[in-house]
Amino acid sequence: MNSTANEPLTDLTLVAPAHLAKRETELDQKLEKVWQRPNGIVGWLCNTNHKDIGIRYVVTAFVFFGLAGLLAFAMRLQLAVPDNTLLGPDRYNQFFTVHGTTMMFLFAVPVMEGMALYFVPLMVGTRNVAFPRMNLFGYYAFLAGGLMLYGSFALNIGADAGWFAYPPLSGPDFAPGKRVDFWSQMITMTEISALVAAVEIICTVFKQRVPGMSLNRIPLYVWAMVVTAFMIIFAMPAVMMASGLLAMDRLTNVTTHFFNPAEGGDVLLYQHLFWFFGHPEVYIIFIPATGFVSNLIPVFARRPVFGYTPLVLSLIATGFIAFGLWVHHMFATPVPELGKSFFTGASIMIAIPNGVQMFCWIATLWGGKPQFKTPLIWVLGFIFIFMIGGLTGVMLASVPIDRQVHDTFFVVAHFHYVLIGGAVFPLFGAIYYWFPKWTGRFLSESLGRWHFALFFVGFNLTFFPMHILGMHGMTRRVYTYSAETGWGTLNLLASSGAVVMGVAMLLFLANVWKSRRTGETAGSNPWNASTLEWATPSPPPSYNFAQLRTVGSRDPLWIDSPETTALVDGLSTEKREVLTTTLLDAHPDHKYELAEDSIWPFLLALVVGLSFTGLIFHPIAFPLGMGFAYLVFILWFWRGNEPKRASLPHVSEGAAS
Ligand code: HEM
Ligand SMILES: [Cu+2]
Repeated sequence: MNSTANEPLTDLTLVAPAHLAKRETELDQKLEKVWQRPNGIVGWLCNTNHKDIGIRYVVTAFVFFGLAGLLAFAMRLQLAVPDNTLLGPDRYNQFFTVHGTTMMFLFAVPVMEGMALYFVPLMVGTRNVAFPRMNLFGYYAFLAGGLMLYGSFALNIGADAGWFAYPPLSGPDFAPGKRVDFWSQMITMTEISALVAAVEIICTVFKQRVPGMSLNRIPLYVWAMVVTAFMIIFAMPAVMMASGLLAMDRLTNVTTHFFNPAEGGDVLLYQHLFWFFGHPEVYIIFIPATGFVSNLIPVFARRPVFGYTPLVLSLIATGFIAFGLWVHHMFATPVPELGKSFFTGASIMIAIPNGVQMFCWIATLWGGKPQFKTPLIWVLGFIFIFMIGGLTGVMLASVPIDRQVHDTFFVVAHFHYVLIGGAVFPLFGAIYYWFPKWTGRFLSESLGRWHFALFFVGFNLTFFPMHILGMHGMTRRVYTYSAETGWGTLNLLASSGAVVMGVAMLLFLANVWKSRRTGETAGSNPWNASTLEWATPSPPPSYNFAQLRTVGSRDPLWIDSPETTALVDGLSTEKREVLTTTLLDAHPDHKYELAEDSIWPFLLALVVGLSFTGLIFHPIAFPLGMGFAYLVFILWFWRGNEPKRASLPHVSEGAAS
């Protein structure tokens, strides 16, 4: 970030590919030297390669998914039979809170960011994200947030006020101790990380696309991530406000009264702030997933997508409308009735752009020759399950129905249908699809089908009965129920479904473990797909593309002729230089040198994480932390600690040819 040498474009040219073919290996060697990943443990901490950071996000998020899944399993064991005492009420409160918080803040959002940080730069044809050091900082901020949540949980001071921590329940009067403080600080850390990822995605897409990739040619997955990133920028500050103000109300020596009506505060203010984030959050998870779907369906239908423009417009429309629905989470509060009906209208309206997307996907499949490989099967599972979640969503948008089933298992069923159906199914499709790019090997198709079948059956067994239980009045967040209610059978069914899902996940782990080493090898473009990430070897080298190219269509690897596609020549092979292009038409604009790998992002995240944790115990941690952070910033931006390029080994011209 600190080297902003913007060079003029005098020596940048677009040349015909034939002139360059024989220079490939020499070029590869030079680029490998400049972009190579640093070695050792310290090197690991300093590595700013977007692919490594992306993979770290994905792997870390899956570790959290596993932990939250174990908590869910324990809750299902507790609820399997009436009057059970396996988890007492206090444990159960911590379990559902940590489960929900993990799934939303440490799994669903970061896993989508990680996928994007890996694939967006490849798909727009550049070498790294716009601000590589900040990107690394974002990962460590996320990790720090996760450690806060699980550190406190391990010490039996885990968060226990639900994933949205409403005051007054979460306030100083009703939640003494440090539990909610850890929750609110971890929210801030993970949202810092989400904001970092959003800025990376927007800047990389808007300024680093290859020449010719005008805005109406960028892949639909990239569009989805741009819309998501803008939503993050508007939504995350709201929840940081909510959790920050809550922390200030709670902390000894601070004790503000933002949410304390006795002192002029307002508890509903918290709910507004939280859900102004919370509803868009659902779309921050779902829109990346629709991006996977829009990208996968054309590949497996063997034709360009039907309705590119309506698909993009409905993504943007969803992004806007999603900010006008938040009050549907507050239908049980005294918001004026007329106001509520406005939010009912908006909630039903959002089905329109979602419907447009569904029709475009179906039309693409209809007009193509679908190949039912594992990735497509997951996508079809998504369409089925998300449809059910969408329908119960329309039901809940009606105020009288919502009043009846508010805080029951009907709601738990609904949001697992949309979150697991809308995000986890497409995510698995995307993992089966891109695994060959990550590793150079396919995941096993037959294990993949078993994984799908068991997960699909287990999912419906677990969550479908919850609709019925909710209608019968079983409330969420209550650790047990008595035998007279007659809810035992359906609960046992739901819990046995969780066992089936667990087995499916073990199969998936086995598949990843086995296929990494022994899976069928895949070439650079094994699915014969059309987007630029498939123009690199599998796995891609540290610099992504030996030669940046230009594009002349939306599906460059299908439509552009390799003989006539111009390549970009003139980017430095001595320093980490990328090409920036204009916002709308992606004309070459200038060359831009990216920052080197560095330890300061790690140290900054350490200082910020410690300062936020310390603040839970004493306010002095804040000025101390900011002081140290200031120091780290000075060092971060110090030119002197840039490695000297001249001292690197130099390959003389022509050495390799
Ligand atoms: C994989 C299988 C899963 C199972 C078996 C499961 C099960 C459960 C159970 C039993 C509850 C608590 C119900 C209650 O007493 O209120 C719950 C709550 C919740 N789950 Fe899941 N879940 C799963 C996956 C997920 C995923 C993937 C997400 C999000 C992406 C998620 C998000 C949530 C949220 C936000 C809550 C609400 C927590 C709260 O009430 O504060 N769950 N889940
Ligand atoms: Cu909502």
